[in-house]
Amino acid sequence: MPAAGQNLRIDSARLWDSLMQMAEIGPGVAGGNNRQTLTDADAEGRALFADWCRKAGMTMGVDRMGTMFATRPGEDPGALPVYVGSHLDTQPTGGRYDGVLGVLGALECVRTMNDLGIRTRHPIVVTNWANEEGARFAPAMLASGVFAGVHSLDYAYGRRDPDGKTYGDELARIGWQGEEEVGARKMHAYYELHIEQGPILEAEGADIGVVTHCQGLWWLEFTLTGREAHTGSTPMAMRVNAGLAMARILEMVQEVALSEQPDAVGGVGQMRFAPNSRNVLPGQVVFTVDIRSPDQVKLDRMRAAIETRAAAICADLGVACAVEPVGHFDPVTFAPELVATVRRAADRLGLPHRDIVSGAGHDACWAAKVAPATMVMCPCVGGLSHNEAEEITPDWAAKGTDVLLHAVLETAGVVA
Ligand code: HGY
Ligand code: MN
Ligand code: MN
Repeated sequence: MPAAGQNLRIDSARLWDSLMQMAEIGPGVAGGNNRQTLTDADAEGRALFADWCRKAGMTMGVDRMGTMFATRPGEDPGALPVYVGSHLDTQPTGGRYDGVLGVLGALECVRTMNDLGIRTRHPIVVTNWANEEGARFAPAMLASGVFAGVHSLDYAYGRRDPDGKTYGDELARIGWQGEEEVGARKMHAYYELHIEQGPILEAEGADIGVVTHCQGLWWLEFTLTGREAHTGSTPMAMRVNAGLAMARILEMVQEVALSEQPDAVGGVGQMRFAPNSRNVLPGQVVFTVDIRSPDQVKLDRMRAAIETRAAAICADLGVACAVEPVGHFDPVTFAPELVATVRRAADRLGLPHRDIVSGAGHDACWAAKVAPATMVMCPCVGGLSHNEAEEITPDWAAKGTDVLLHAVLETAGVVA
């Protein structure tokens, strides 16, 4: 006897078709996407998403950070909405599914409700958070951070990209600066479907990740100041070598992260040399150290060790060292009642699942500060993400979205 609602499934072909259509906007150079936040490609993706939401009978609201909220009405006008979403912006060499599956999976849930004439007590709001990636404008999850009261709107508007353009100017330029006060909306609950971006689910043959927690993060921006000098004629003993200091700090970060195993990571993805000329020793090196752990004590211990040892490395080389945190959130515990709802949905659908801690940060981490929130994860091939070769299967996408649909309907309350 199938469990009640076991046959309630989304339209897998329609979901996959929407994912592929969105993937055509802001193409990368190797089959993925470069649809960075507040670029013309982002604007094009936003317009396509808005058109799909309109065709699904939803009304669109946009807040002053450019986050998009598409509402499907509920039967109880006084009931707070269930928000379901993720992000459409990508890394410069991003995949086609990171964030996008969560937004278009949420849209597919609404499309399925429309097909079946399902009415819910609580409204449903499909959400596209602006600037989740933080690749162009640090920090990551900037718009959801303003929504949760972690960042001020002025701080966010003043964030600059590597070309010096501000978030506020770029948002106005692409025409997506909404009127709504950021954070004025109140949520009954928040769900986010996301690819795992790690290898665990695929390796264990689990179709669904029941996300109980998300690890915490620090982004520490180091500015090292040495002395520009000729790489050929400057004797080794006379060098004030900021590049060498950076190299020793990167090695030390690796060592500190490995010393805190398991459940600790550390590395550097972005650095800038100035003047960045092959025969000039760098006068300045700027780079961001990204450290993470689900364990608050480990996370803070890594930060302290890295900052202390970096200062000693620089002092030894006569290099000036400045550190500025440019991103941070503590480890997150998602709402147990929503986590249990996701687990029940996976069981009802007969899908193999396992509890998991999210390695990557998500807008759900900030949503959890203002409402009960949780996530649903599906596997990705080889655990690869933030790489244009990121891949999932239509089957994984559909199963993750089926679980999302069941969980959202349980929380929103089916009226008919
Ligand atoms: O950095 C992160 O974890 C996310 O991809 N923004
Ligand atoms: Mn993401
Ligand atoms: Mn990402």
